[in-house]
Amino acid sequence: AQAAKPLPEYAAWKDANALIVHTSTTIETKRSAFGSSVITPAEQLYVRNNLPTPPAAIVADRNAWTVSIEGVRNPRALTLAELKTMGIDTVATVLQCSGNGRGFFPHKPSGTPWTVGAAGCVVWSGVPLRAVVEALGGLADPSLAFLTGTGGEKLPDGVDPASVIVERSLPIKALGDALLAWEMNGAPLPLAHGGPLRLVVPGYQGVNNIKYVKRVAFSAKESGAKIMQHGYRMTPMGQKADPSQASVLEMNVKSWINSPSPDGGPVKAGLLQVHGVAFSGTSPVTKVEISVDGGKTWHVTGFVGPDLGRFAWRQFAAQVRVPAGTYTLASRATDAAGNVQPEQRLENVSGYGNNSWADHAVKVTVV
Ligand code: MSS
Repeated sequence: AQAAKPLPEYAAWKDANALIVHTSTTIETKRSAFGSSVITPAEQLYVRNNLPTPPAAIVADRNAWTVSIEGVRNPRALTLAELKTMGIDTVATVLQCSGNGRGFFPHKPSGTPWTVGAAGCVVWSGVPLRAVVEALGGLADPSLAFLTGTGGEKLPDGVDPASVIVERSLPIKALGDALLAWEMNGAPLPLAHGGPLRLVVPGYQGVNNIKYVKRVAFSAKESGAKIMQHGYRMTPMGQKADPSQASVLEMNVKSWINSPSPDGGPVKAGLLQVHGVAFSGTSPVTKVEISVDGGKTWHVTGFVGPDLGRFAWRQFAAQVRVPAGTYTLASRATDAAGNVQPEQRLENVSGYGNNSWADHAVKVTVV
């Protein structure tokens, strides 16, 4: 076995035992570390950076950070101090990388082979973006179709900025729930997760939640950045990424079992305590079923713990009596819109959006 890689400097405060360090910019939560509470502690939350993390200097004077707001009647740059006077809201969301579950794709897509741990459920506090837009006179034109967020990383010299900048455009309806957040889990937003300021878009795949956000623009067209035009597209197998393919936007309905964990070894016959998490995109999750026979039969199971709203995940728990043998445990979630977690993943070149219950099933040996 390879020696575990150390945590990179900007994430040195995290809990190394709970994490798998894939690279200095991709760090995954261990399935066995999720525990049985609803909130993912910052110390255990995954990290995914498309560019090197900005220097810690950007969180030295948080209130001085500025974000420019464009596409409103009175466009201007606002400091974080000003934003803090424009309204406050708190929302719990699942933050999940669109490539979570990529490790289960048999064609081994390029990119991090995450299994379940490029996800967490966290609480954000900040100002509703709607309130900021209203304070600046409203949208410049009511027909503007996109909300674009731009990351504040310093771009490498000598390359076309559009080829590396982290900039994502979302359908304007995302404005309804979007937040400019400066706190996560009750503490100032860590640099690793986008401090001093992050655009949080509840219900949307991780990549759309722009860290160290420098610019928010309302526009008629999508960003021309590569990460928007060619990156994060649901590219059919055998094809090249292109802007006509679906972009990675709202999350899909998904659940998985965290315990028993696939790497936990044999368990004792008798009562087996099963628990996991279930969520969807913008529709609340309404039902979870579990199976102990690889999906032949299903039993509705109960949610436990607090309901933190439609963007958070729900914990589920069940006790099943199991004699010695081998079992394939699976969970299957349904949301209020009637979407049911499918058995099969949707094959795509980059391995995005894997919500297959079969891929997330856990084999256990009971002795
Ligand atoms: N932002 C920025 N600015 N930059 C980068 O790189 N990334 C993405 C998001 N945002 C970025 C951003 C991704 S891609 C993800 S997932 C997320 O973020 C993560 O988060 P955290 O906090 O966990 O690290 Mo995939 O879809």
